[in-house]
Amino acid sequence: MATLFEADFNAADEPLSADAIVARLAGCDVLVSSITDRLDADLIARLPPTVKLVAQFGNGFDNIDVEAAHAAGLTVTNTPSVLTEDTADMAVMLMLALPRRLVEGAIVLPRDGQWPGWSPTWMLGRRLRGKALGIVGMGRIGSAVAARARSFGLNIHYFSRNRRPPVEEALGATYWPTLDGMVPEVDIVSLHTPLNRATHHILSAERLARMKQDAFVVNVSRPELLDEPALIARIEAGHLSGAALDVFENRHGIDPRLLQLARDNRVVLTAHMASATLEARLEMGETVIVNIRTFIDGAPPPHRVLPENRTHVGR
Ligand code: 8YV
Repeated sequence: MATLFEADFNAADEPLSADAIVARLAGCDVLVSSITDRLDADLIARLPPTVKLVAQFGNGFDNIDVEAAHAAGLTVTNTPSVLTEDTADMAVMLMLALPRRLVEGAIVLPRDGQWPGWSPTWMLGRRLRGKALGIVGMGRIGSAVAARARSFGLNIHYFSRNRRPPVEEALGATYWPTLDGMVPEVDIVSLHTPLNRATHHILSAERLARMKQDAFVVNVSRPELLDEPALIARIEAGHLSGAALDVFENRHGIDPRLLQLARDNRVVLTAHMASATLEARLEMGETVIVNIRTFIDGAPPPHRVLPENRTHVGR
């Protein structure tokens, strides 16, 4: 970016305040944002008139009021595809980590120094093969998770806005027209849908209550897709076996009950790192540059985010 453009970077690697974003953008044409920059209608209204493009460094764009941006004449882009495989890897890693007690098994040795040694009942977990996985959102990432999960012997079920016959044919996946129908039938629910008004708390308290008692939840997408307090309450009460979460509500600090469940090995928590590979970050940066360059050259950038239904076009 520094080579191609006159670029001003936030080198502190910490989110800027709204005032700082507005001040730093004076005279700029493009804002490169990430998920930690909240670009709501108020902030969009305050952007200098020179700014014409918001090039999001990320797949998700729920931090941006896309309708307000478009109404203000801004183009919005994102970086899909390049983080699909890494994110899918993480989802499957979490899917394995919880029932196979990976975190517990990895820390028991350094913590105690000593261990009782192998015995037939030591560290018993639960087998993944043969279980039913319910994927919410069979888009790029959902499909990549499904393909991996099938090779681990999971039976694939899915609920999605669009039916995907190729996934059904290739993986023997079962499509559910309603999420209410799917949740009581599966052993794992994994969330792979973008966050928007329609998907906020899609895994609601009512739906969590419909899940099997020994089922668990995986979330590498956005915390607001599920009712976190309801999830915690159900695990605490033993009505749900657990959760493996790469994202959780942390605006006021992570819920201490969630941290306690993690200490009790009922929940696995990782630190929003599903796409955190060097390769993905570099390709995300390259995709941002392609979007900017194309826009500046006067053509529609390849990864525009459109306001209707908050869907995007591109690869
Ligand atoms: C990114 C993500 O790290 O791209 C996304 O939607 O959630 C993350 O994997 C983050 O968005 C970078 O802005």
